[in-house]
Amino acid sequence: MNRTLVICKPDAVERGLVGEIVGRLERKGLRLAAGSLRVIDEQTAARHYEEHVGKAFYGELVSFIGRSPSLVLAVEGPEDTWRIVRTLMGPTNPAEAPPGTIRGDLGTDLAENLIHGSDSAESAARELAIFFPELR
Ligand code: 3AN
Repeated sequence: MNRTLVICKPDAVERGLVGEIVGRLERKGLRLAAGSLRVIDEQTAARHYEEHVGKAFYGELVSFIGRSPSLVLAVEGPEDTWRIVRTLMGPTNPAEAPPGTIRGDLGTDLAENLIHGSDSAESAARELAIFFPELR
C-alpha cells in the first residue's frame, strides 16, 4: 500500500470545499488512511515548507497555512499515489490549471490554491512523517 500526504488548506475548509475535494479523491479510487483537522503551527509549517525558506512568498505561505484549520490527510492507493493526487490537483497556479482539476475547477488564487499534495515518493515519506509520525 502506497501513501501520500494531502492537505486541504485553510481556504478549502473556510469555503466548505473539503467534501468536494475528498469526494474527488475517493471517487478516483483512493482511500483515507488517516486524517486530522488542525491549525498548522509555525514550527510544523517550517518543517513542511523547508524547500521554500528564503523565497519571497515564504512568509505569506506560512501565515496562510496557519490562518485557520486545515484537513491533513494520509491518502492511500496503488504505487505512486502521490502522482495520481497531483494529476487530480492540477498545476500550482489555478490560472493555468485545466478544467477538471481541483485547482482548475475551484480556485483562482496562486497562494490560496486549496490543496497540497506531496510531489514525489521521497516528499510523501518525509511529509507523512511530519504530520503522522504514528503511521508506519
Ligand atoms: P505545489 O503546491 O503545487 O506543490 P509548490 O510546492 O511550488 O507548489 O508551492 C507550495 C505553495 O506555495 C503553493 N501551493 C502555493 O500556495 C505557494 N506558492 C507557490 N508559488 C507561489 C508564488 N509565486 N506566490 C505565492 N505563493 C506561492
